[in-house]
Amino acid sequence: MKKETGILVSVVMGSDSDLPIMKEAVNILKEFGIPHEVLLTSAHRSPERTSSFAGEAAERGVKVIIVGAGAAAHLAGVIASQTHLPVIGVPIDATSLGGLDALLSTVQMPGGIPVATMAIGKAGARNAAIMAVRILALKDDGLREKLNDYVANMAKEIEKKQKNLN
Ligand code: RP5
Repeated sequence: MKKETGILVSVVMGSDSDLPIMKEAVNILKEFGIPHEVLLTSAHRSPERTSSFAGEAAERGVKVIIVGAGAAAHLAGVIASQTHLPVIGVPIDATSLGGLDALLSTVQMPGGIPVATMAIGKAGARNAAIMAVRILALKDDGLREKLNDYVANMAKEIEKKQKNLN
């Protein structure tokens, strides 16, 4: 059995070329003070590393896995098939198909193995982290308060922008 690490969210990506997008998720996790890790592994280029990560994540204490991948994006699905943890997928625009390839590869999972698939790109990465925070907040009142503040701040920002328009 692998030792507990205190890490609650794993942010996994298929290539370092995904990092500029996946940083959006990492930044949100930092903002909420969520212990997290950032890992590189590929469903196709490093299948054994992917399997060991997925097989050990739960026993290491990880609660939610966020996965970003582009092109024939099988990483989230392959990880979801080897863990019972919630897996949130972020399709990345990495090819001339503009991310539609990754979206369909991530979202079209067969019944029984879910991947909670977000929007393509930065908004998807950001939402993946917020979704992870929402899941963790189910059992954490402090986190729930931070989420309420986050939402309230977004509303204030809109009002500020409105004033700037006038
Ligand atoms: C996917 O292939 C990765 O997630 C990345 O989005 C895409 C291209 O990878 P690189 O060729 O830039 O390493 O597996």
